[in-house]
Amino acid sequence: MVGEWTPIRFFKNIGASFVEVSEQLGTKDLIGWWSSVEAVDIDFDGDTDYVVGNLGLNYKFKASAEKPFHLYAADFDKNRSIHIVLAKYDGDRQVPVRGLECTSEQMPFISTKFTSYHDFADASVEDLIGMEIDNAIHFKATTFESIILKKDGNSFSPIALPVTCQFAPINAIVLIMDDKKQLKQLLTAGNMFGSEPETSRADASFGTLLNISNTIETLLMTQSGISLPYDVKDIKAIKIDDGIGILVVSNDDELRILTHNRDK
Ligand SMILES: [Ca+2]
Ligand SMILES: [Ca+2]
Ligand SMILES: [Ca+2]
Repeated sequence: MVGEWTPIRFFKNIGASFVEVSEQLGTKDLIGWWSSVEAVDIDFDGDTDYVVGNLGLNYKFKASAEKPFHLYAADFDKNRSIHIVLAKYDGDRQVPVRGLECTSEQMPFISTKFTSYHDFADASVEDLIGMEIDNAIHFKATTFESIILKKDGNSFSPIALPVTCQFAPINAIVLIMDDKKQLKQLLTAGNMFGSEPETSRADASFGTLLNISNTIETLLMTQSGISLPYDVKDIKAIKIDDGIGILVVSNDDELRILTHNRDK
């Protein structure tokens, strides 16, 4: 199971219920804005690996295990409306991501607390929301990289997907199999056109087609014929006559069907 602000979570079926086994499998600390997952034996060694789509490495927000990206939410001014504060690192200090103008529009008390842009620029998150930080709802992300989760023995280790797959969030992962049902190609696509006003939308992905054999080869758009610069939310492989096609759904857009050329 994957989601926003969550680890990649594994649950084991024990009769009538499930128990979480993410810690044993090594994925408890892989916390991201995950948006898609597909099971596949990517290295052809007989066990199941996973391809997992995340926010990507091309967004305004960055995250690492050492310097996670944080979110705090609480009613900081006690007027019965919840506010969100996003935080990143400046050295070892957590500082607000959003500027004085956006922040004080959402939380008017900020404009009386900080009377100049200079004061606000020097403020840490604790300066901003004070002791309330301890009681706030707190989420963090430790990675925005889209990955292959490779099974090694009894646990999983993350391996980065190629750089073209990191250009935008991956919302769709499609496995393209050959006649013997063996993996031949992998298609990833996504983007995220919705964002807060001062953040530009994630629209750098045209979709990426990868050839999977002993190595992972990224195809150029001119080789793959894939051009999906849309707000792609999901893709399914479908049957067209006796060939393979893909059905692409995107926000504010028409349904699209592409056919796969088997000979290439
Ligand atoms: Ca495998
Ligand atoms: Ca409030
Ligand atoms: Ca393996």
